[in-house]
Amino acid sequence: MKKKNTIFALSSAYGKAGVSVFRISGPDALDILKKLSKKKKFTPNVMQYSDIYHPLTNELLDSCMVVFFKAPKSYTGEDTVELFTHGSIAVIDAVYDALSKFETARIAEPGEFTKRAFLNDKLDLTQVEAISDLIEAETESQRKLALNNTNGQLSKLYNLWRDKLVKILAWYEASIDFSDDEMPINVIDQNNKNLEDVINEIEKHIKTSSVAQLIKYGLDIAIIGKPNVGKSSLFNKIIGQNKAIVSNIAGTTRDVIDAIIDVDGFKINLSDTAGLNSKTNDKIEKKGIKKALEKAQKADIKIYVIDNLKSFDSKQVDKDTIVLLNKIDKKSYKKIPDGILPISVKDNSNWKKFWNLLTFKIKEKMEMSSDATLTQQRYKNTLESVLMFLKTALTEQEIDLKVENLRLATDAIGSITGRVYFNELLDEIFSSFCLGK
Ligand SMILES: Nc1nc2c(ncn2[C@@H]2O[C@H](COP(=O)(O)OP(=O)(O)O)[C@@H](O)[C@H]2O)c(=O)[nH]1
Ligand SMILES: [Mg+2]
Repeated sequence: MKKKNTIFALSSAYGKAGVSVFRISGPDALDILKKLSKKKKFTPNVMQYSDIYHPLTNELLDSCMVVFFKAPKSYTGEDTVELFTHGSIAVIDAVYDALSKFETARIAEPGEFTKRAFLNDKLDLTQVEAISDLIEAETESQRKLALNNTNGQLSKLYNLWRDKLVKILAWYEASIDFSDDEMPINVIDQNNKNLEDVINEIEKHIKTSSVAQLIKYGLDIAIIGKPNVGKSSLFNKIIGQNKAIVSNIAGTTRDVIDAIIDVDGFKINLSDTAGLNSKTNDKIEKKGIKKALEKAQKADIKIYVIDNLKSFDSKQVDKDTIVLLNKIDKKSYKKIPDGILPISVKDNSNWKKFWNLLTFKIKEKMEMSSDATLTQQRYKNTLESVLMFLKTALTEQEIDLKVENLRLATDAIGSITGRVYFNELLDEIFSSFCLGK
């Protein structure tokens, strides 16, 4: 039996659409295209119109656009063909059936095109993972974050550190083989200093991961306050839907209600909570209050709502809290202390001011540095062990142990970009991809 080394898959979503895209990659891609189209010659990188036929029945499948990319100038680094067919379920099924009739071809596994790109040195692992993030991105900030890393910014940084460590390692190794008077003066001091610099840079870089986590998983905002102040009304107004029940009966909201929203391109997890009613004897309400307090504690930003100044509790306020004095349509105030924004959810008073304040606080938290940002938990875990090895190498007096720890650190950094890699790690990364990528 022939080896099925050429892979194919639908690269666009399955269903009705303007166009559907098939990708075929591997040594027989061009041959398959020739057989499908009954044409003999294809100029690489030039898209052309062509009918395609079923290889066994000769039946016309579709009239489409086709393009051939010659290895290594393709996404996978192999010969690749792309077919742009009409976006119809019947056409997709027919083309799948036709492709499956070629002896040397098989359906690609999820992520297999990208895996081949990696194995052919077209991409390193940080770029692969950034592409996966880009496909998953739903907000503008997630798109920017992922795109920053698809061009290899992160790998450049990690490779730079790796190269520095290899140099430091080389000097330490040299000092084992040579006597002190053969070595340039101060070389060990300089080496230690260089090592300290790398440690500082890695520590600084790890700090950028918290912003990346917020962008990827969303910023948590909790609305808190006493019962009946208008928390659920505010929640509904922000999300633009009547998701939380609004009523003048205290204790209506008992559980935490969540919604995911996009504010100025940032993903926000907004929570409405049960009113903080210290007097209640209701068991379920008490549970809800406990949950509300937990939510508030974990939230990145809190919106604390009151409906009169007397009940204001400064213990609820920290630098990440917005305090709203609601229902000013009902009651007027002579003087309102600084830091409390009067609004009316009902008649929109000061809504714009509140929105500006909220978006300002969100942007403050999400501020991205222009440097490469640490986006994956895998990188963070690895860099933390790299730091441990480097710190041991720095403080260790025994030169052999210094060298050993530096080697471990160098290998660990290499595993981030895939310079040193393990099969399980690769399988894990590529299996999260969708089919056709
Ligand atoms: N007059 C006035 N009533 C409001 C305003 N916001 C909410 N309410 C009313 O206050 C009551 C309690 O609102 P709700 O959102 O359920 O408060 P929660 O218990 O804090 O969630 C309801 O009857 C709302 O219609 C407002 O800005 N002005
Ligand atoms: Mg409520």
